[in-house]
Amino acid sequence: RTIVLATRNAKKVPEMRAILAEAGLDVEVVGLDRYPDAPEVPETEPTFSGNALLKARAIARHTGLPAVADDSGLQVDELNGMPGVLSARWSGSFGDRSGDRDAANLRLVLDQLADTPAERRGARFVSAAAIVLPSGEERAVEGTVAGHVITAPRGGNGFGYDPIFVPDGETRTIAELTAEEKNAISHRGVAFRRLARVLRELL
Ligand code: ITT
Repeated sequence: RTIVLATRNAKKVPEMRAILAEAGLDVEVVGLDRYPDAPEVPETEPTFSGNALLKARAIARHTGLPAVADDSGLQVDELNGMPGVLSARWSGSFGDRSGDRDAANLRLVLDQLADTPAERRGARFVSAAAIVLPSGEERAVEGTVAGHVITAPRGGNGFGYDPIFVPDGETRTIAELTAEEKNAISHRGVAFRRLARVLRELL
């Protein structure tokens, strides 16, 4: 069977692919590059799972195939859980998926925490993973990874807020981990391993 990954974030695609492949699912995973006319979906829901379902529904409808989507972000304790579902557009750059967007977003979080001491810099990454079947059947699951925000970016791997986030039990930022190390502990790793179990039942 074929499933479509409903994301336009080129950095998420290999993560989602690798985690699903490792889960040993017998499926062919295709990206949205096969569907240049796929609709752009505004993320209007207040929750990660709500937005992941919006993206997966639109792509399942467009392609007639089972669609899998991720909605994710960083929740910072000191910012009352923000940027949260607003993580992709925290510095105001709508629709922009470049490294410039990521750099501006993480810079803003660092500036907002400039006066926050180490013991109050707790945060977590959250990923909601959704599957929508052409029949209309749908499920969403979540994964999180807890850690803290450091004061200056480190590392060149990964994407987004990875250079400023150190997971609990680590001294390195996620951007200093290999792709395999990241997938083993990340919010998306946890969520997509859960989703793989659901997919095994549904498909
Ligand atoms: P799609 O909606 O097309 O999947 P997107 O990049 O806009 O792509 P989201 O709306 O889910 O995805 O926004 C996720 C935001 O959270 C974005 O700012 C990411 O940089 C950040 N983020 C998500 N996962 C991350 C990770 O593993 N490491 C660092 N930052 C992450």
